[in-house]
Amino acid sequence: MEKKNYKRTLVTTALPYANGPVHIGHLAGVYVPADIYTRYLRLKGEDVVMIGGSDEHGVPITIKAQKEGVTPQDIVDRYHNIIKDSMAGLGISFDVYGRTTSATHRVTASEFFKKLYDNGEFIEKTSQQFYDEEADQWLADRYIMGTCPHCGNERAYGDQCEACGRDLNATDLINPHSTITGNVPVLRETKHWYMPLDKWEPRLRQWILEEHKEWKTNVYGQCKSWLDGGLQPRAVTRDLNWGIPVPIEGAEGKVLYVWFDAPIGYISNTKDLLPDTWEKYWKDPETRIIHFIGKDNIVFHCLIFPAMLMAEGTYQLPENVPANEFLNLEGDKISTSRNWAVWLHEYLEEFPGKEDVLR
Ligand code: B3M
Ligand code: ZN
Repeated sequence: MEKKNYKRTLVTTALPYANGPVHIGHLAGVYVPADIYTRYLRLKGEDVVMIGGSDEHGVPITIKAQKEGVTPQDIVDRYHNIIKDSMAGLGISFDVYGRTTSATHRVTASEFFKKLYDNGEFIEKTSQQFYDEEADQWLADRYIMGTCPHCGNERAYGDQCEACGRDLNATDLINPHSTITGNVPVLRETKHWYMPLDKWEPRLRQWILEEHKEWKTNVYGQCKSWLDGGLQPRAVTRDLNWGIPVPIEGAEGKVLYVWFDAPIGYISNTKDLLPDTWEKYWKDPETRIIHFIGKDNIVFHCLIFPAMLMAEGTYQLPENVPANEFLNLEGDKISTSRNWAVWLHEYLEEFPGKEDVLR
């Protein structure tokens, strides 16, 4: 149902957190569908690039490092290589597989933030945020869990409920507790920078609800219900010591929220692949941009990243955001923490030459 005659296609694939290997759920939901689509366009002789990479910042990484008593850098070095090699082993035909700890990405994400800051696109706000006194640490994102105010899921994170998919502000949680000590956190004052998503709501409504009625019903329906519920300003910085430093004065010790920097990783990795021509893949209206993702990433790719792109002003929005539901294994949800998965790197070792059987 596309309206345009596109000259080229940019395919992005969700950047897996480099805190563990990838499993068949990742493959079924994102990488195999994106690979099929990209290979199809290549066969037709079209201009297409497929962008991938590891997501190496954020609390998922620091939690894993703390559990193992190693540094976050050790964790991302280990899993970036495992993921990259196993994807190549299966034949997922990325044109680039980068990482968000790259120098290109640090500069690209910093400059993106700085431009929005300089243009007055952020709200600067001092507020009360959760702190674990025993661990002596701020409780951003997955460091805090509680009950989702929207759907009642008791295991919602500080930034998102994975049951209903909604983005959350940590202070929205009911019965919040620290995932480090289990303690009930205290509130302390801290300053952060917020994207006023409410400001972009009318444009997001028009773009998705009016101009993209052809999107998959799961994607369209979720966006519609969130937009109908009203969008709130959302902090895009965090009190953490792992991430891209907030590139302005008065923000010492703070880093960019991982969901601010990670989607910019698609841009950084395109720059590394095509240093001279990357811009036409992102800024020319004749490029078709498609984000392949899992269902838990819909809010970030359909509302938050597009709002960032609208605020920046020079980028194109995606033509489609195909998000898949999760794959079950023997009727049970695939789970990294319960080790209930078929891991790609193990499959490749055990069944050499049988890559296409898995696909
Ligand atoms: N790393 C979440 C995930 O692995 C996140 C995706 C980022 S895409 C820019 O599901
Ligand atoms: Zn929920």
